[in-house]
Amino acid sequence: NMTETENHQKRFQAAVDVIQSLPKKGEYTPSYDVMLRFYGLYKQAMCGPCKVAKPGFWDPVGRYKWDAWNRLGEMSSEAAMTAYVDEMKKIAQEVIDCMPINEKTA
Ligand code: ST9
Repeated sequence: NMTETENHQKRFQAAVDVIQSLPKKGEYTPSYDVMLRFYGLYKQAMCGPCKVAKPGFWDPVGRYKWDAWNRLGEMSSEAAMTAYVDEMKKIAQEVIDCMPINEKTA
């Protein structure tokens, strides 16, 4: 279904844009685990399954990123887009739940 695919892509692009426009530092600090989940799903959605060589010993960050992407195996681009959007909804809800009551009702 073409329209459904387009909707997946639009929602994914919107989520990507939001994350790219967040300030580097703010109230909320994502864990490495969260960042790597977004990273892996982003690469899977944009580039497909990981076929590049694993970075070497001297690039530990590169290896963590590679692992996050590689572990998604043959997941389809569409499934990765959906999971990315779902992940963002989950984090956004967590951020909302952690807001002090007085800010929430302001
Ligand atoms: C705050 C405000 O406190 C209140 C919080 C509201 C929370 C709303 C809930 C939404 C969820 C937020 C979760 C954040 C998690 C962040 C994960 C980031 C991975 N997605 O172009 P380059 C890859 S805000 C995934 O050089 P940029 C790209 O492929 C305070 N991956 O860098 C490349 O890898 P490779 C917290 C992406 O453009 C690598 O990243 N603020 C995305 O300078 C670098 O790309 C934050 O957490 C993407 N959308 O930076 C800031 N785009 O080379 C979050 C690119 O291997 N944002 N990549 O291909 C950022 O850190 C950056 O904008 C960036 C891109 C890393 C995503």
